[in-house]
Amino acid sequence: MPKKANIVVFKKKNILQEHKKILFILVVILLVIPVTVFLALSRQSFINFADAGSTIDSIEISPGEIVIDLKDDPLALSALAYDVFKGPIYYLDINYAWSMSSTNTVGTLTKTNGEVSQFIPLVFGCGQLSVTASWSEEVVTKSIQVSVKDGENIPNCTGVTSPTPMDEPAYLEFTSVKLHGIGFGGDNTNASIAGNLNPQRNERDLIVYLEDSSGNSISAGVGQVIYSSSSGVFTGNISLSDTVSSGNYLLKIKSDQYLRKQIGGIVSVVKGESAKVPEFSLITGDVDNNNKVDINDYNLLIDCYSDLLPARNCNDDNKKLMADLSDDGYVNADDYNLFIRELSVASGD
Ligand SMILES: [Ca+2]
Ligand SMILES: [Ca+2]
Repeated sequence: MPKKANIVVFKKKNILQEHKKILFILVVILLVIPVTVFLALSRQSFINFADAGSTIDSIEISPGEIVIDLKDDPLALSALAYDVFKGPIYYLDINYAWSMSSTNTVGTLTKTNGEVSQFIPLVFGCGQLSVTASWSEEVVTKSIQVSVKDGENIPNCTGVTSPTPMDEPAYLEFTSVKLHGIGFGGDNTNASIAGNLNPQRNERDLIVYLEDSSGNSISAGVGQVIYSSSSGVFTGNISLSDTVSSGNYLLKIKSDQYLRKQIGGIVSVVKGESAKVPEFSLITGDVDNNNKVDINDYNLLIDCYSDLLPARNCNDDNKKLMADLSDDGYVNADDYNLFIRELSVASGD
């Protein structure tokens, strides 16, 4: 009989051990699920966030202003980039570059890379210290004022204007600008039709407009593109104004006689670097240059039209130049026909 009882106890133990295993597995599952879900969600939001293209919103430099005596020890500095939600960006490998304004030598930095540096005062006066935070193609710069005093002598740095950023301006690389009616620029009815292969003006001014994410449009630069008789298109590099900040923009181009055109896609402008502009073509016929092709342009063209008879009203050389859409020195059936072909698009972007 005792033998039987023993067997029962042994079985009970076995069941308990089984239950312990199940309980342990349940506890592990309960712990793992929320952690996995949290990681998956945070990774997803991070990816969406990074894809949005505006990771670095601002930089803070500590201290926010430097007031130091020539006799003082080096001053510890730190920089930190913040995202659009005003949260510090610890989760990315941000590159921090430190620099002093090149127009003065009030001090020097012990390090020019990394989150921390030290400022060593050298000369009495005012200066500017900048930190540029960059990640991927994003670049954000912040500057703070530096005052180096000498005992009782305190420099008056109030109103010292921020120097312009030290970076070289960005420039746009135009690899193929097709002007309708010129070379192989095509026209509105046929993108590959040949126009005047020997234009009189081999250089054309392009006005560059950039529009930021808030819809602010700025005239960002003017420059020339040059005609290539072999390719029949215009090419060239145009520097942007040094007031243009690094960032992503919509790009619009205007040239005399041509309607303004918005170029497809986003152009990423980085100080000191070039941005390649994809091939585009411009529509001609804007004789009065008001970014529309309409009856007024037609009337100006007809004023200067001259085939067998002299032009009816074209004593102004500039008027004739603008009416000569094919750029061959004459305003005649070539220009008239080109104008009619272009009419399907009446106003520029
Ligand atoms: Ca017009
Ligand atoms: Ca002509």
